[in-house]
Amino acid sequence: MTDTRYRTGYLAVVGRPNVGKSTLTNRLVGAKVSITSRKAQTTRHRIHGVLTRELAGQQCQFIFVDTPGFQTKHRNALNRLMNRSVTQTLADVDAVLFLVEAGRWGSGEKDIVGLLPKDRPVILVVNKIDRLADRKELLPFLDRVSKEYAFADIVPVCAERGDNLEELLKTAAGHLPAAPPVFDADDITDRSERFLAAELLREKLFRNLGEELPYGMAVEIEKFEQEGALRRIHAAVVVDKAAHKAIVIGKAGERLKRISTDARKDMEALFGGKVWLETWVKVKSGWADDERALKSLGYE
Ligand SMILES: Nc1nc2c(ncn2[C@@H]2O[C@H](COP(=O)(O)OP(=O)(O)OP(=O)(O)O)[C@@H](O)[C@H]2O)c(=O)[nH]1
Ligand SMILES: [Mg+2]
Repeated sequence: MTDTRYRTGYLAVVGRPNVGKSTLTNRLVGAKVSITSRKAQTTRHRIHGVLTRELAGQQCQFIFVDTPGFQTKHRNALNRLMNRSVTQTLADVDAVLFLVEAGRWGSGEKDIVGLLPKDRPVILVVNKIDRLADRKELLPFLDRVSKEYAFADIVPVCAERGDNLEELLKTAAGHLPAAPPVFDADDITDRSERFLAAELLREKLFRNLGEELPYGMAVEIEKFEQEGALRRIHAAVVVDKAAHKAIVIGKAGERLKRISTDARKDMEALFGGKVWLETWVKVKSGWADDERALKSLGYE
């Protein structure tokens, strides 16, 4: 029998690379379950961010499915896997949050419209409204995009500051089916600490390195042990080319040290305990276009 006290649903968070999908997911969940950066294609895996709370007297469980940015630029095995993960997610969810940047509707958005499931509600989330030079630009933009698809709703937000997210949750709650919760009330993600540790380290690499490097980079957790409240983590940074190794390590190892310290602090905040983190760099040429190497790095 269905538990009518609860509404529970999966909501895909989709959009072009870099529109703020992971920032929004984290804001809604209230913790950093998905990494973010200024660079496109930060997210490579499908990640569930879970929020359980009461809204207008109704118990709700939102399961946000953060996805990699959908794109068609670089064609390799990793991108094919990432795009596939977006289309599979769209096939499985109860509703869709389609994120765009305020003032921007281009070929990337049109491509995604072609993927939207016609039989489920799609909420258009217009993000980064703080970036508009003039607030007066918002209404004409909302009017224009409303003609592009039969959106169930359109909600402008600023994910970074958390503006209008309560409104977005209220709108989304209206599309959750009556169903018992899937996760415990205090769960925030479906991902393991091991996975989250690798992601947090990857985020610091993305944020600390130049434009060319991050794409050909991955993180492998070689050991994850817990002794009481202490977690001991051994991580390898996998790079594509031998020349990249020196760049990651930096002069006298200072860059890798800074990256590791930043990652350790985030891990301690997320896990709520001390972390001892050891990192090193290894070279695996061509991993991003090698299906077997991708599998060993945890890509589905
Ligand atoms: N000004 C502004 N910046 C934002 C907002 N939301 C996100 N950002 C920034 O946009 C950049 C991309 O954010 P992400 O959350 O990583 O974007 P994403 O869509 O998950 O990107 P991919 O995973 O690469 O597809 C980051 O630098 C964020 O800080 C917003 O509301 N306003
Ligand atoms: Mg992302």
